[in-house]
Amino acid sequence: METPSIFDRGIEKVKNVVSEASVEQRGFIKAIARTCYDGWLQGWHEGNGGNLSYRMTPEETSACRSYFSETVGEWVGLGVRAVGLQNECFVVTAQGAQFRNVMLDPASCLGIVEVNPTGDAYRNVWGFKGGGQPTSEFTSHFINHSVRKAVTNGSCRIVYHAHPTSAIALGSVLQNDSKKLSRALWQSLAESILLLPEGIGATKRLAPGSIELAGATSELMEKTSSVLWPHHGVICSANDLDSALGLMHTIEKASAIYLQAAAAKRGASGPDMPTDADLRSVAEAFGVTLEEKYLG
Ligand code: 2HA
Ligand code: ZN
Repeated sequence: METPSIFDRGIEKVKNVVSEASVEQRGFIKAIARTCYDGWLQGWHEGNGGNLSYRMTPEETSACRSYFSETVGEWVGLGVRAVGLQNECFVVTAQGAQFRNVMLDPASCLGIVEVNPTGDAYRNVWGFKGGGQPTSEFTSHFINHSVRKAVTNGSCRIVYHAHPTSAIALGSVLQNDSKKLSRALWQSLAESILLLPEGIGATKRLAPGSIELAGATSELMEKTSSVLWPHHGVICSANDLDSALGLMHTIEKASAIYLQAAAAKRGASGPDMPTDADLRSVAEAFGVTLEEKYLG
């Protein structure tokens, strides 16, 4: 191959700068960066902990397409086929990226991937500057998007994974049991009845980034937006960024309240918790129905 001239290299550099800036200025990229920083401020993203993905709208994809790299990455097989995600584009946090840095350098800490026409492979089309790649939990994000898109009639666009301290601790205290956890959240903070009437699911302890973890999570996500990964973190799904952050915040706050109340009551008869009848009446006031199998 002929060595590119200084002129060609100059043009290539300018194109890259334009492509970077043009996508970085989009509202959805700015909003993702802000959410990542908000999660960092909450203390949920130590090291490179946590990851986030956003399923772009067709309008956002067409507005950005002319800035996608001319030399797109190779197709990378996912080992799973996702229903309903063919040809979709996702913004994804990069493997090893720190949430506190996304706002400072979106083109390195984020990237855009495009799914192939059969829904079983992706390729990088923007970002991941410096040779990055999608988060190590991308398989989980991918299958969960597929499930949540189907059960929400296409409304769900966000999958967000964080390491919230109290939720992880609560999982440990309550044997990572979905029923005990759901009841503890509902009983501790009324907001969790409103945001999570279907309760929280919990997987077994499975290896981070594994296909087993992705599969177990997506099974639970058929029924709920939010799943606890024991001794690891929480993964939740929502229609938009504010709802995803709000959901994670509610789960974490309810967990903290439970743990604080239990600690304060140590030696006494345990926290004074609402009864099932109390929970049902809060749910009725909010106009939601609590998952029956977690009651009683
Ligand atoms: O390190 O949070 O689950 C990123 C993660 C893996
Ligand atoms: Zn994690």
